[in-house]
Amino acid sequence: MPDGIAVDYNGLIPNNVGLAADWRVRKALETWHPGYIDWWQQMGPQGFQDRLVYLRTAVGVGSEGWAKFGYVKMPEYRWGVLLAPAVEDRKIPFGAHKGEKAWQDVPGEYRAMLRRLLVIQGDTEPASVEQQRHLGSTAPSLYDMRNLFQVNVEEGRHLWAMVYLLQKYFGRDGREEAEELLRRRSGDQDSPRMLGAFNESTPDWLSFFMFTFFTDRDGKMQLAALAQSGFDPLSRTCRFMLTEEAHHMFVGETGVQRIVQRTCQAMRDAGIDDPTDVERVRALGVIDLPTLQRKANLHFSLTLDLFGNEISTNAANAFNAGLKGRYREDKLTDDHVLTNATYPVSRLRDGAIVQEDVAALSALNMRLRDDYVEDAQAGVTRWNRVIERAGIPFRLSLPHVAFNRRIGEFAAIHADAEGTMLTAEQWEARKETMLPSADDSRFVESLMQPVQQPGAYASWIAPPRIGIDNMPGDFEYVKIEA
Ligand code: BYC
Repeated sequence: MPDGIAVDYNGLIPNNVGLAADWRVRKALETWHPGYIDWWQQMGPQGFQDRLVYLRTAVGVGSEGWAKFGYVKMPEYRWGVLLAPAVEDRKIPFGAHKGEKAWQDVPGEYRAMLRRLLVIQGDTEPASVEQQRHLGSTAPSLYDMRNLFQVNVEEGRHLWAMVYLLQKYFGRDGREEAEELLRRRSGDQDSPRMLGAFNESTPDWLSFFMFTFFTDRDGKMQLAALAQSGFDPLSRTCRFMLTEEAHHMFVGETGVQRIVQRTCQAMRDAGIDDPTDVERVRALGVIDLPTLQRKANLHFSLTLDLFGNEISTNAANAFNAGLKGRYREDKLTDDHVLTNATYPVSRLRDGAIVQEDVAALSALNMRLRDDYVEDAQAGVTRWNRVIERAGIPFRLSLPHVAFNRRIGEFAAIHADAEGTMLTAEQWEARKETMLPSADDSRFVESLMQPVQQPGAYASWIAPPRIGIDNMPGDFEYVKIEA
């Protein structure tokens, strides 16, 4: 078998990084493990911890058959350290060290920068589990409940992935960071998670699906950029994480799509053509399309903040250093050094939003954000096909990048979803038409009644087209009876 494909399941921590022979790192991870389990019990999914859940577990890292499905109690899930197979003779693909041999150890001069990237990435993983911890009890079906728990255990594994890198390559500092990752809490006043969107609440299932569609997609983009890293262990780690991440976005995209489908079907059955006739639509026990748009506006804008500032020296430094590349760097055909290149960025100039060419190295956050917007738009277009097929005159859309921002140039202004600037008074007056209102939240919350019979679905969401692991429609994805 090629190097690093076989996964060792004999020890406490499944891995393909040779932990059995790496006494120091194994001890550090085994010492960290009880704290992780405590965190999972306290901050992981509430309830259902002693129930059997039909989960996939990674058992290999090859392109075929990397996962197996089976009933597992969540605290007994085999969280492991898995890296994608090494690429023979890999070179640093970009930046000042382009073409040099990829690093197997941390280059001394970039230690602090790399540590910061690992900690920020690591911090988001447990944060999302914390944000979603109350959702199990209102799941619209056992299928959805299982998908939630699958996402949660894999975010847990992604924390392990970052903790392994910290402990293996950063010694005592890394061990301290690993402890801190278990100490911070989403939304906590004194010790919050590091990035804004990870301190917001995920109060209902619509928010969960929007989060997995929009925010997990930032995860995909950031991981894809880190997968290009010249620090080879990070590259291999992120490549394997991306394999798991695909399912998370599937959960988000199909979740929203099934809501859209159910709403359109109910409107057609009731003979309602006007999507803005919200009261009548809601009376059918489904979520009206304007509310879906407002939820999308919120999650999209919160997620854009995760790309950082428009002009970023941090991003330029990380690229130059060969630590964080661009999305699909290896598929791009420029010089991969970018010292003479420019990139167009939306900026605020004399009170107007304009496109301005800036040094490409400083604009890397924006480049990644633009790639993100394109990727998200493709999903929105697929949702719109469902609405179009139902013949309903409504289309979902992504709001302007200046809308509802807290980080970057546009944090200083108010703009509507089309990017037209508003005064503070205009913003206050129109906010509720663009972002979820208290009334929207109350209505969505009123729909969050648990459905726990195998094969049954809540009124507001259509069943999936196919089951997980091709299971039949009435499959018992979570065994609710202990
Ligand atoms: N909130 O130079 P700038 C995922 C700070 S999601 C708070 O523009 P940079 C997942 C920034 O730290 C992917 N602070 O920043 C999804 C900096 O502070 P310092 C997570 C913010 O570094 C769902 C200062 O402002 N991974 O995996 O270029 C479920 C100057 O800003 C924020 C990553 O993000 C913010 N939103 O860009 C589960 C990858 N934005 O250092 C998981 C790693 C900026 O000057 N992180 N600041 O004190 C990075 O690549 C970059 O750090 C960022 C920010 C893209 C986050």
